[in-house]
Amino acid sequence: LQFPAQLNCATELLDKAVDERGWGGRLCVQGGGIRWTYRELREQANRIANVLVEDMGLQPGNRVLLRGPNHPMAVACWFAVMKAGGIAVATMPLLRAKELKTMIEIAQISHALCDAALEADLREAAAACPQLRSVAIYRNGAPDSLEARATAKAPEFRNVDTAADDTCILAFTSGTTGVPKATMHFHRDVMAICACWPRHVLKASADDVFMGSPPLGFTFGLGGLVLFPMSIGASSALLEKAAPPQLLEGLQQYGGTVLFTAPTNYRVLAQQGEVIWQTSLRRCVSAGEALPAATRALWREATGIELIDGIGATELLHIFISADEASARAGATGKAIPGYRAEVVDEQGRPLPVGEVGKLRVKGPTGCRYLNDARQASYVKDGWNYTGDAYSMDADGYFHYHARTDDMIISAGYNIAAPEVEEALMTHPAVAECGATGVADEERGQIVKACVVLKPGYQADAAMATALQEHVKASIAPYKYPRALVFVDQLPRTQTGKLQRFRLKDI
Ligand code: 3UK
Repeated sequence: LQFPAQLNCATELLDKAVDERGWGGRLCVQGGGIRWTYRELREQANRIANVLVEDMGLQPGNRVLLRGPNHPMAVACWFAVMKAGGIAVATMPLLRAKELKTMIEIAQISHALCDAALEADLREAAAACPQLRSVAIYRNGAPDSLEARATAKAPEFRNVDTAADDTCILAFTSGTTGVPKATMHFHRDVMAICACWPRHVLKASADDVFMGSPPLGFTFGLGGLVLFPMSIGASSALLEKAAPPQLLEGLQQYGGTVLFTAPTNYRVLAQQGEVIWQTSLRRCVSAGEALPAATRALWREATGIELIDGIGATELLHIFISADEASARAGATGKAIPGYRAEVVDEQGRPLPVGEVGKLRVKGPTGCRYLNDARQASYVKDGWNYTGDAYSMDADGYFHYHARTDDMIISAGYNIAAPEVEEALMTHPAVAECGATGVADEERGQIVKACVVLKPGYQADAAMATALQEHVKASIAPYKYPRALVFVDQLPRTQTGKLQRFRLKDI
């Protein structure tokens, strides 16, 4: 991939869509009662950029916190920041004041654009953060709301002539432990992800309607619901709330054809019966967590659609190993997508033979740059990004997920991948969801512990526990069965939908 020295991703994705590609009159983004064409989105972004520069004193390179549920205004704000040469720090809606304060300090945030629905926590954080100089609120209906101020501004804006490798995004990792890390991404990185996975794997078209659950504060959502549809002249329909019931309703209301969500949601949606057949879905993308083979099969039976699995990471901005419907292989995430290389290596960084499990490392047009964080040295070595995942590669170059390296359980000398135990449990008809982890054991070092959520109508008792243990022994190597098994009402998850296995230890 070659990029000119000067590049602004807003010019490429938004202004050129209107001025050079003739998409000005096409629908671009809708949601919350708004329907904007590419031209209307550009005009709104221009007006907001004028507010940022003229009223809020934004200078290129300043960091702008973006906060709100998925909504067209959030998209306009993101492009306004790009246009003005700022750095967008989009936050997850569920974050509280304390976490926002940490992020404001780490990322040295000076400005914020915030949806009224999530104002309270931001105000609380702002009160404790003097460096946050200027805050504007939208959708509060006030005379000085961001929209009202924007309306008073010119609809034109001259985009800042940023360098291709100026930072434009600071994305915080969804880190399950430790202090959050901010990853820096450049204007050219935004264009690079648009040129790779959507073109080679997703292969959507301009009449597609993109929908999904990930917040725009998660790069999975930013790419899938904003950047990718806009790079091909398609549209997206944004949902403020996107748990399975709202997703289903949204798909029906907007006629969504491309869906981005996490494996657990596919599992729940697949169980909705007939209605899921009647949606206009054409392509369905699963990422964020390993996709169990059972869920892939369930979705195919429920919809006739083969899921597109893809592993991405905040550190790499988006997906780097994936497979399209035609080449999908049950149990494998896919192959390194064109532009990226991937390898499975041992502790010393030596490539392992086919079939052996080791550390996944990847290299490509995007990569990890932590902001002021010593953990950079453990994520990137010799130009390779070590994602923290245990994978094996088969003879055809397909990568098979085993576990996060910290979710490998070592019991009596055996290596057991927690997700493999979960997959086995999930094939039992009584199991709705489950999680496995290793807990300390005097005799074996560690034993496998499973936490199980049962489907309605099943009895959580000792007989059920034994039945589940026997089921695992009959499905995979018997030494992998969960010697400890507890029933729970729900599993601990991150805001990006990932199972927090370390929290299962204390349940
Ligand atoms: C895990 C997967 C198996 C894996 C993300 C798509 O998830 C995203 O970014 P995060 O920084 O987490 C990265 C880690 O999540 N993972 C993600 N997808 C898969 N494991 N199969 C998968 N398909 O441990 C990885 O290292 O939150 C996903 C696009 C953008 C993203 N940021």
